[in-house]
Amino acid sequence: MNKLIFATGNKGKLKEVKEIFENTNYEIISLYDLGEVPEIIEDGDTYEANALIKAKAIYEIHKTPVIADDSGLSVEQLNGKPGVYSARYAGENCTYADNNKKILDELKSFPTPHKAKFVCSAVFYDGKNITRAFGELRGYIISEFKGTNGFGYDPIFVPEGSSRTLAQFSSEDKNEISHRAIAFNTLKDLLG
Ligand code: ITT
Repeated sequence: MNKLIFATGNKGKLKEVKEIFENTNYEIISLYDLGEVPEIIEDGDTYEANALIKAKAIYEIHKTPVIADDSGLSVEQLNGKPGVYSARYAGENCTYADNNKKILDELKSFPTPHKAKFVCSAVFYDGKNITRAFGELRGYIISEFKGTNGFGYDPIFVPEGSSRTLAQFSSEDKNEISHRAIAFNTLKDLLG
């Protein structure tokens, strides 16, 4: 088995990515398994830059190949916001519910449908080589919270062609279509 550290503190991402790498030659090690989830300053301008910042920071600590992702939600009527600021949109130490409420408040004055997309930039880094992959999932923001699965903006996001929010999908079903699944399945194929 090839060990891959997944450089995330987000347990929702961890569950999804562990499932994506099930039954492969890769064993996903989490920062929780390693006993330390360091605070990493994500000050890049792009998803890809931030994903690389995380991967390199964790590689420097453990000297073991790392995967990381930076991801977010982009809402068309909000000019692409919250974008790279998705994690802390409602401020430092905000909850997912705070972020969701802020989006719903901001969208109140706009007509429906509220088009949006999730994007994910995934990277692999082993101290020498960088491999990159990207995924996106298009859909709509609805005006209320629905469902309890997943994390982040899942309760207010309905994928195109679906009548349920992502928080009403099982993690297996979310992994059939999500931005993160597309990015990490591509990365997995590129790594061979
Ligand atoms: P790490 O940096 O430790 O991986 P994070 O939660 O801070 O965890 P990001 O910086 O990539 O991750 O921010 C992504 C945010 O975008 C995340 O906190 C959610 O609010 C949102 N997001 C990303 N993917 C999502 C998904 O699949 N479903 C719902 N929200 C998502």
